[in-house]
Amino acid sequence: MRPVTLVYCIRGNSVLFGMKKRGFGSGKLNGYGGKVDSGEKIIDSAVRELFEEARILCRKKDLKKVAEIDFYFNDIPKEKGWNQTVHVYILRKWLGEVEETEEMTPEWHKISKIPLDKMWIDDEYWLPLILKGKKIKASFVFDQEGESIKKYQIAETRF
Ligand code: 6U4
Repeated sequence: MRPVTLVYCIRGNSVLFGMKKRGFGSGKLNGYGGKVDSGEKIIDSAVRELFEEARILCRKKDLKKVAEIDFYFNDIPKEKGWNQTVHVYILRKWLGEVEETEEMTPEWHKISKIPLDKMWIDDEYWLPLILKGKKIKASFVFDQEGESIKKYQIAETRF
């Protein structure tokens, strides 16, 4: 499983998403993050991706882990590397103002009005939970290149 990171920045009642402009999940609204480089610590990857994709700086200790989710793409050959473990964090404190970058167009949305229809189909199952303060471990098995969910499970946990 390929490790990747996903960070949700929260300010007041709003949460930051990015419209992904290229690559995996392009055209979808998503948190910020990406692949962990070889030899890189997962948390360092989250800090790096936030800077690369949103131009903001954060401290590792301010990244609060809230979820670990395994995604399996049933109908995609394993060699393609789509199967991934997503390490999810919430961040409430950072330096700088979020900017548009080559990879992401930022969008702030009210936590009470998340546009789930523009996101990965799994997000509606777990994103509202972590935004309510829950910590979870979950797994999703997709069909149709991620367009349908074959099975899933979600359990509360501690990190
Ligand atoms: P490149 O193009 O190699 O620079 P990079 O930003 O390193 O890409 P990418 O885009 O492959 O990595 O990272 C995948 C991103 O998508 C991670 O932030 C996690 C996120 N992600 C993957 N599956 C997801 C899903 N089912 N639901 C979701 N986010 C998902 O909300």
